[in-house]
Amino acid sequence: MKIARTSILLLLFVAACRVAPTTAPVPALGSNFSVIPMPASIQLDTSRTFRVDTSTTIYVAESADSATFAVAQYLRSMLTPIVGHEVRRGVTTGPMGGRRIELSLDPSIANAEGYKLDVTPDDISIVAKAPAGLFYGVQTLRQLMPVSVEYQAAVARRLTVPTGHIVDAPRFEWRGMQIDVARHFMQPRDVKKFIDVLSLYKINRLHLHLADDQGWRIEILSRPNLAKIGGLTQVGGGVGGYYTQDEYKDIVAYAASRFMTVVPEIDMPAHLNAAMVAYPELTCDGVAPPAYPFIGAPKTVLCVDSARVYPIVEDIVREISSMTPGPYYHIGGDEVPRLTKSQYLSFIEKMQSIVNADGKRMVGWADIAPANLNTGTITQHWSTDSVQLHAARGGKVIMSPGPKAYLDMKYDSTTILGLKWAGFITPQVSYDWDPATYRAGVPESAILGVEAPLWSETVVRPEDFEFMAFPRVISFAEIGWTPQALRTWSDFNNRLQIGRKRLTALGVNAGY
Ligand code: TNX
Repeated sequence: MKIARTSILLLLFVAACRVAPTTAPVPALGSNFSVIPMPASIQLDTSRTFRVDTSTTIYVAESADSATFAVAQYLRSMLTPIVGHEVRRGVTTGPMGGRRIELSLDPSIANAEGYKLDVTPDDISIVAKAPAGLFYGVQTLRQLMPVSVEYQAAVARRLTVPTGHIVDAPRFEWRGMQIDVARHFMQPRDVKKFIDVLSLYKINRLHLHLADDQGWRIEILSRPNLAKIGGLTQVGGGVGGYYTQDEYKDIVAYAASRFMTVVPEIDMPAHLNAAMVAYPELTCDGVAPPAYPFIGAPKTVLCVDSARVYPIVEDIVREISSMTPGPYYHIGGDEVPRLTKSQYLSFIEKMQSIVNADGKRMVGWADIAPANLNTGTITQHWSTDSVQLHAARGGKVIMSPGPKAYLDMKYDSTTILGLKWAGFITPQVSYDWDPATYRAGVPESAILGVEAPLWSETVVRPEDFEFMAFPRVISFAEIGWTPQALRTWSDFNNRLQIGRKRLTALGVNAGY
């Protein structure tokens, strides 16, 4: 009897849930979907739709390059098993029979990441200057579909797309997230999940903080102890881990398949304790310091005046650069104790020569701005640095201000994970600012883009990384992409509420 009553109550509860009206605010673009980041120009007619069905076929031009074909394949796998047909090559003007989705390149489109997306009841066309733009057009198309597009095994999915016209291009070329895999290691499969989810929001830089005091995370063949010994530690005393060169290359290639460039960082001359444990000759007294599996910094610093440290430094830069097809190498350069100003600045200038000699563009935390930097070098603003010096010399800046961008800051006083030195950061705080007016002396023209760093002193499991990153990193995706005049918190927040269902579908543990 008791059991029967419980099940009736349960049934009533389920029924009530089914018919319960949604209390979410009415979103700008319909109740079933939302597009983030907001496109530069979008017109939709939700009363007429394109329906993906078994006759839908994806077309590329006869002469399509392999990258275009790969984007079409990516779209096809997203729509499988509804779309069973192989991607077809061919001339696609005129009636084709069945509903078609066509991807094509048009060199007259101005922005290398821009695209046009047109949806009629009979066909969908994505046109871009380059395959990256096709990929972003596909991500917009994906977000115009109901969340069920994320559930391949769902039966009776009705994938409909509102008709309309979108012309889109990013505000900034650098739309990044940084993951600190040094304080706590992240397995390659979890990095790939991040890459997949971030690419939905058109993020195109993955900055990997590969070494810090607490651990070294990348195999260097000519200096094997960096990973073998330096990789043994992490914050809290657990065994860290490291990427073999093959694993790193695989992550880089996976990111590239999502049009994301990996930016490797080996922080120097401070934040290098794990390397000194492995190679004591990096210190001035030649004695290995104790391992440092704690939050904070041990005040050890590279012996910058000693000639014996540079062959090691050069091996590191060379091996990482040769495994990294992207143009950037991040030297860190932040929070340096003990060195005089001139020791520090001449070290940074030396690093610039080493990095440039390996064919890379140097990136560093904006502490490096007072050095004699060339204008190709990029400085990343985070705190009370003098980033404006680099803007004044015509150099480019990435905006990652701690009080807005630091994904390791707590959301509010109740957040268990995270630190709070830069303040609490709610999603609204992370969203509601304009990089172009944030710092005196750093105008829009000096800004390459934005990046949100996730330092990992307090995050351990992949779910913890997700908890701190989402949804705040999505603010950065929109700040980096959408024209400032089109951004308001209330509209973004409405779209985000619907976007949360997609995050859930993707198995992301959003924290707020
Ligand atoms: C400052 S930002 C750091 C990191 C810490 C972070 C913690 C920067 C360049 N240095 O080493 O992990 O704060 O929030």
